[in-house]
Amino acid sequence: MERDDLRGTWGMRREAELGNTRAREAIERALTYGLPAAPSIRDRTISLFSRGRAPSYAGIQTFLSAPYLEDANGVDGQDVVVVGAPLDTGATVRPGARYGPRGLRLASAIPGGYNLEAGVDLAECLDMADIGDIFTIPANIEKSFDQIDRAIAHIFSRGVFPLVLGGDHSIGYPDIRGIAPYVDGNIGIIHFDRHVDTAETNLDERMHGTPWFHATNIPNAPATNLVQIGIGGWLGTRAGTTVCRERGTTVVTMDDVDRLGVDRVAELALEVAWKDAKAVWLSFDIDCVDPAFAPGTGTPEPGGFLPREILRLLRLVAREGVAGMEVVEVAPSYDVSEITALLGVRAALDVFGTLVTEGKLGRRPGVSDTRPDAPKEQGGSEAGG
Ligand SMILES: [Mn+2]
Repeated sequence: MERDDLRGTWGMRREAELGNTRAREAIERALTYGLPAAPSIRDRTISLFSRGRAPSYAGIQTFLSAPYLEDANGVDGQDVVVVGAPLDTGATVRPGARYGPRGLRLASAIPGGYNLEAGVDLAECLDMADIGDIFTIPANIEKSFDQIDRAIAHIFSRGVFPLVLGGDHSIGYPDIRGIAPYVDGNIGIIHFDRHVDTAETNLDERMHGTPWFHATNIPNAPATNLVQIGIGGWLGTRAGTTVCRERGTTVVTMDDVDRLGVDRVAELALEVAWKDAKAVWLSFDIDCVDPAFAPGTGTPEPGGFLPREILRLLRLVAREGVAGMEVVEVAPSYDVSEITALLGVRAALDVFGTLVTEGKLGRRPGVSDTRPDAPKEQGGSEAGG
């Protein structure tokens, strides 16, 4: 094999096109706010107080060290706003996903945002802010839904991609309820999970096994545009299966994935979700991944995806664009060495990488920064650092 055939060769070439405008802005900001470092420190880009992205073990953690949007009125023109929905009132067993946003943010400090395979540096290509968490009401799931619905609408109605950090899967319903009024047409839902989550109620309430029953009651979120991938095991409910059959949901089991392969499943998912739809929502339940790799979750089900399979599948289904994404059911207290939270972060990053590469979100590498206040690039040679 020629080295030119390697994806790595492509990635190395692409790296030269990424630019470093925002990295330089971040250093300037860190030095202004964080003050100059002690004289013994030779690297004068290091500040006295840690500000922004560096170092990864320090600082007050937002998602991927994005700026904290303390003033929620400031949702305006970003590519992505990250928002936590700390709710586990919908968990039927093993609560703890209310700490999901915290766990995901902590784990998100580890990756730097650059990926050779994707040829993307998210710090340069995406304008991202972290708006913090929605004020949920643990004693009342319906009031929590009202808060989540309104918060997601606040972000989405301003044309900004919401990345929602759950929270148990009950938040899927208010997430769709929040975006539905602002989509001029039907919404498709690509749902990764071991469980269908289509029952009308769990334990007499709208808990985490029920979001898609209620979401697909919304007129422009029809069940025929809902595709559920990775389903199987012994934790699902018969009530949910009945609803899937009656409403014409597309259910892809893990056995289907084994037989058809990841690439064919991605094609099928895109066909179903995008059929006469204007937008697609991506719902990622971490329990679709085998508990050997994602133990930190409420309802683990052996026999799920391998990390490499699910990451490829996420990249493939993101190619056509996604209007928003939720990462749900990460429960840090059952996690081991943060592996579940890391994988949840990775899922979002791989989707972002694809959206950027495909020109669906942010700034494509090689295209210059067109923001009016962007500093001029001083040649590409220093991008190799
Ligand atoms: Mn699940």
